[in-house]
Amino acid sequence: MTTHLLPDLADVSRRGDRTALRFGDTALTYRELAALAADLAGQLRGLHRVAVWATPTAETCVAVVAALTAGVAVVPINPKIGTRELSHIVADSAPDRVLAAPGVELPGELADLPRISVSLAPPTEAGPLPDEPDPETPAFVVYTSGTTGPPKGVVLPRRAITSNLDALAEIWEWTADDVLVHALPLFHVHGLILGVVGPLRRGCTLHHLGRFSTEAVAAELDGPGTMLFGVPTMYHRLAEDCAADPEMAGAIGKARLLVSGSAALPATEHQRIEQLTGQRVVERYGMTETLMNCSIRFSGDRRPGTVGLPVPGVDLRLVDDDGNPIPETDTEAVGEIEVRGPNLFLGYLNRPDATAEAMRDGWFRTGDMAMRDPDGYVRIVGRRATDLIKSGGYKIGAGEIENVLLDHPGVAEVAVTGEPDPDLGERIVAWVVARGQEPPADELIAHVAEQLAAHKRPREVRFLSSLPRNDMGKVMKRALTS
Ligand code: MLC
Ligand code: AMP
Repeated sequence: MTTHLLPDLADVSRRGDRTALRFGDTALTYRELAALAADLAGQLRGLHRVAVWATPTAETCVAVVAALTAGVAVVPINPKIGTRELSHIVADSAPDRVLAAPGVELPGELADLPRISVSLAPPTEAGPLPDEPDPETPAFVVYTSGTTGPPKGVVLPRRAITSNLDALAEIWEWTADDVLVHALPLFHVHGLILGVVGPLRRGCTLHHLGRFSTEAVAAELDGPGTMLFGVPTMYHRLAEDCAADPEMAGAIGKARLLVSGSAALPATEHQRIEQLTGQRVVERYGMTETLMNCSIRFSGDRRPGTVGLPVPGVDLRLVDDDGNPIPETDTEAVGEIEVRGPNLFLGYLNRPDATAEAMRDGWFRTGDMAMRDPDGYVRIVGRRATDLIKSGGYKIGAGEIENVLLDHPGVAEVAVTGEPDPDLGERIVAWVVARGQEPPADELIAHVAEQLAAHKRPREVRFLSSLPRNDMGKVMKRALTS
């Protein structure tokens, strides 16, 4: 293992003229990226944390690489974030600066922070790189939703990133010759850590599509792309379009490796993609707090409906309701997945209570429920909390949406649930008891999109005269089905 997080940027003599990143017409070689990052890192020296306006652009990558180079933690911000969520994240993470491309108009509290413009103009003189920071230094603070309350900041150290990316490289046979293709957002671990830091650590090339379209993915995999990272919604859309377009299916079939994660890939979808393209998708299972826990190996059995074995370095166990480990030989029992290893986060920012609650004797409690096949392959069967929804691969807390809807004058009571959806995996549904006249559903949907983020908006609003409650007055969400 190398001591540098990004060895090909620390020593451009290794692969300096290779393309590091491409976003549309904008491409940067390793040499260009290293020079830009070194220049910007000089401006970040001594800072603690910076917010990065995480548009899917080369500027975002330069900002992130510069901060990693300077040993300054990055708080990536969803460029479609709503007002309430932004206020929370800025207050909670207290960034020293905000980094964004020149000319971008920043909203709310971000506009009040001192700003550093991230330009792609070649610097006149690249300064020396700072020393490699300690592996325990925080690299990212990534916000993720819980069942209740506002999102929590997950503090990820450099050691979690290097160890996890190297483990993935080993099991996916991921090398400097790969060209990774994806269209994931750059404010979550999938798109940012696996999808940007991943290729830069390998010394390979990233082609980011800016926004997802099946046509753009197919064109890349027909051309230089060798690997695709995506969420199940993207694979669902690819399967739909490949069914109608054999040429697209042929293009997808040329990939070396298709990886799916962030939510369960239905076994039927896995099989449909294989029938259409000849490719068997490699599924992996991860979490913001732990990075990747399990994956199918490149040369392993790509069994539909499973996430394979723990990745190298990660210890995984299933525990029963009392926290007792379930023997590995028990293939009948369902238990909660707990993990331990160098992949774990440092804790939730400003939330020692939540951090302590998430841990048991050094193991992280994922909240995901699973079984084991006889050969140890892990099958995820559900989630402990009904109040966590995975929609389009985004984790969304029901409580967060309920709180925002309760602020609307037309809402007296509300319960938010996730319902199965063929495209999104789960679709957010808001069950509303109106205060007086029923407000228009679109108005409630727009209210959530404006306060939180568009992907957290309910896709449906259903009005009721009252919510089903148990004797304790608690809403019985399982009774809320269409
Ligand atoms: C519609 N829109 C609205 C709106 N109605 N905006 C505001 N108000 C309203 N009322 C807009 C949206 O802003 C968006 O705009 C467009 O409509 C469509 O949005 P969508 O329907 O929500 O999504 P879609 O574009 O269809 O995207 C599907 C998707 C996306 C799969 C591309 O869900 C996605 O990128 N998912 C990835 C999630 C991810 O990375 N998760 C990883 C978490 S890490 P516009 O401008 O965009 O068109 C993790 C760990 C691990 O889980 O294991 O990896
Ligand atoms: P996040 O908090 O956004 O990082 O989401 C992490 C959660 O995504 C996990 O706890 C799982 O519930 C879910 N997840 C990620 N990958 C998979 C997968 N391959 N199969 C099922 N669930 C997954």
